[in-house]
Amino acid sequence: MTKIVILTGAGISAESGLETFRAEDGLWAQHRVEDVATPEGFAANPKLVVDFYNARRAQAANVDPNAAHRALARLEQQHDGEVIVITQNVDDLHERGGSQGVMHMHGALKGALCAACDHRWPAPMVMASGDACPACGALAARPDIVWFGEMPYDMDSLFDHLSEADIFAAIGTSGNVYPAAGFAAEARRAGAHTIEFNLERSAVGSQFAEHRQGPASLTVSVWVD
Ligand code: BJW
Repeated sequence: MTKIVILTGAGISAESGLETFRAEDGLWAQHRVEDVATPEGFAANPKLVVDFYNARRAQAANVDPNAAHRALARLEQQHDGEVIVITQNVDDLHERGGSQGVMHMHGALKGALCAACDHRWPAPMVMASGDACPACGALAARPDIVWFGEMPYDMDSLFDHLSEADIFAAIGTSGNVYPAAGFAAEARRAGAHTIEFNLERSAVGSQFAEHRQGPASLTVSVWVD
C-alpha cells in the first residue's frame, strides 16, 4: 500500500477565484507583507491586519471548491493506502471539496487565536482588533494565521508523514516560503517519487522527478482519474 502526501498552495484555489500571493497582481502586490503577515505588523496596526483577514474570510466564503479540490477528495476515497493533504492555504476549500483531516500548516481564516494564552476558537465572520479571548479574558484575539517568523502548525507530524511518503505531490505552490519549500527535498531523501503540479516550474522545481504543467483543475483531475 502506498502513502501519498500532498502539499497544496494558493495556486490550487486560484481557479476558485482567490488571489495568489506572488502573481503580478497578487496579494503581495497590493499589501506590504511586513504590514499584514508578521507579528510586528499586527503589533503596530492590529486593525489593518484584522481588516485584511476579515476581507479574505469574506472572499473565501463566497467562492466554491474547484475540480482540483474535488479530485483530491476522490483520491482519498479511492486510494488503497493513506492520503495526507497538507495545505498552506487558510481557506477551507479542501474541506468543502470533500477532503477529511486536512492539515492547515499556516492556520485558518475560520480560526481565532489568543495572543496571551494560545487558546484557539472559531472566529466570527468579522473580527475586531482587541476582541476578548473566551478562555482567559485577555483582549488579545488575533487571526489564527501563521505569520513570517512564527512556527507553522504540526511540524513534527508533517515531517513524520514526509519520511513515510511513497509519493509526494506539490500543487500550486511557488516554493518561496520555508519550511514548506523544503518538503520535496525531504520526501525525496526518504525515497518518495516527487511530482510538481504548477503553471510553471517553481523555485524548487529541481527537487521534483516529474512535472505536470497546467491549471490544477485539469492536471490534478487527470492524475487522479
Ligand atoms: C497555479 C495555478 C493554477 C497559480 N494551477 N498552479 C531565509 C531562508 C529560508 C527561510 C527563511 C529565510 N528568512 C526567513 C525565513 C523563514 C520564512 C521564509 O520562508 N521566508 C522566505 C520569504 C525566505 N518562513 C517563516 O517564517 C515560516 N516559519 C518558520 O520558518 O519557522 C521556523 C522554522 C524553522 C525550521 C522548521 C520549521 C519552522 C512561516 C511562514 C508563514 C507564511 N505565511 C504566509 C501568510 C499567512 C497566510 C495567509 O495570509 O494566507 O502564508 S506567506 C504566504 O506564502 C502564505 C502562503 O501559504 C505562503 C506560500 O505561498 P504559495 O501558496 O506558494 O503562493 P504563491 O502565490 O507564492 O504561489 C502560487 C503558485 O501557484 C505559483 O507557483 C503559481 O504559478 C501557481 N499557480 N495558479 C496550478 N491554476
